[in-house]
Amino acid sequence: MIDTETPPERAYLVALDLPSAPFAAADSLEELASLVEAAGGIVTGRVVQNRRTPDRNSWVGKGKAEEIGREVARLRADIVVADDELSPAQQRTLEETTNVPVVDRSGVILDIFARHARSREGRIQDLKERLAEVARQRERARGSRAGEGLFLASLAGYTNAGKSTLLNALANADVFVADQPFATLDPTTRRTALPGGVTILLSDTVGFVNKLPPTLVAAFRATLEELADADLLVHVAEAGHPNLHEHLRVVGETLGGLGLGERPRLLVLNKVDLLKGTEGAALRQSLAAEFPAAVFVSATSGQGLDDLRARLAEAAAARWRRVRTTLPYHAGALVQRIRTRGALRRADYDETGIRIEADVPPDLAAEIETYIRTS
Ligand SMILES: Nc1nc2c(ncn2[C@@H]2O[C@H](COP(=O)(O)OP(=O)(O)OP(=O)(O)O)[C@@H](O)[C@H]2O)c(=O)[nH]1
Ligand SMILES: [Mg+2]
Repeated sequence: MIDTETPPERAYLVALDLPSAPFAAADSLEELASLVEAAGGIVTGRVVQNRRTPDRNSWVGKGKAEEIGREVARLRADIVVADDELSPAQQRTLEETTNVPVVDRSGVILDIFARHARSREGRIQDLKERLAEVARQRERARGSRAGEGLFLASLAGYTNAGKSTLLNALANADVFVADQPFATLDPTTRRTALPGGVTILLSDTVGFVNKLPPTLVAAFRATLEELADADLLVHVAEAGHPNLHEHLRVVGETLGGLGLGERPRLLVLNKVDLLKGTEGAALRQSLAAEFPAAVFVSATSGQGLDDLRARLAEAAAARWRRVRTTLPYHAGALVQRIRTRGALRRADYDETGIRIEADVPPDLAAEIETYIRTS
């Protein structure tokens, strides 16, 4: 929407309140406002129109469109932002009635991506090119990881839930964190040591948002493929967000749309430090009753992180196998790899060799077996 050189655009936001809408229109507009701000715009006004269905010509209806035109002139807005995807005819009608350009939610989201990519690269780069580069990097990362066979847990969730903050806290990483939607553009993967000597890979991904248009989901597919490789999806959500349930539903549906509905999942309710006082305690209690398997954490205060680490270690170890065997002394390098890749419970050096007991990932277990057979 905006160039850093020019003054920010003044946006007038419009949403329809339809009986079928999953979010309350005012909440959806609030979210649209934060998207517009992340794209560098300023919100000068907003309006919700109740309708049973969108108007085919003008989306909001003719009378409302004229009223919006008057408000836009009074507030000196530069642009109208519609909370839904518009047909070309609806967009044209609204532009003719309001005399300013009209963009929709998808346009704003694409703007944020282009803008973030731009600030990161220090130059304007075609978004498609950018996403293609992400896909190439990922392919390389995937190649080296396949050789390692490590357990991969991918952080997924609604935008701004705290995924990157959590990755930083768990993996001592230095991923960009911001209180704005779509702070993360491309996936980052880090090696993380967990209790019991388990090492896993933890990856951060692009956040989801309500009404992410299908065309955009297709564009994100490359960046979201990180999720397709995951052994465990760690669904991060903001515990105290007034739209928590809507967020959970949007994420669930988006994951389903990516064919990941059946993938093992762990729900992490983040930002529990914000649940304060008796009200906060009551909310936490009701969430614990509603989601008995969820882990409550605060990525910023560190509360609950040990719990989460233990749960991740457990998930990783569930896939592992216990091996008890004696390896020859010249297999020292293998023992070293068991130490870094698995959990070496004991290693006794005696005259027959190195007697080990370890929990290891399946591929390493297979390797240990061939070693014994051929040695
Ligand atoms: N109070 C509080 N704030 C948190 C916590 N975790 C993250 N935040 C804040 O929430 C905002 C978003 O955090 P990010 O880690 O960028 O969120 P994200 O899920 O990676 O967001 P996107 O990459 O935009 O999808 C930042 O301002 C963080 O400082 C937490 O446990 N408590
Ligand atoms: Mg992020």
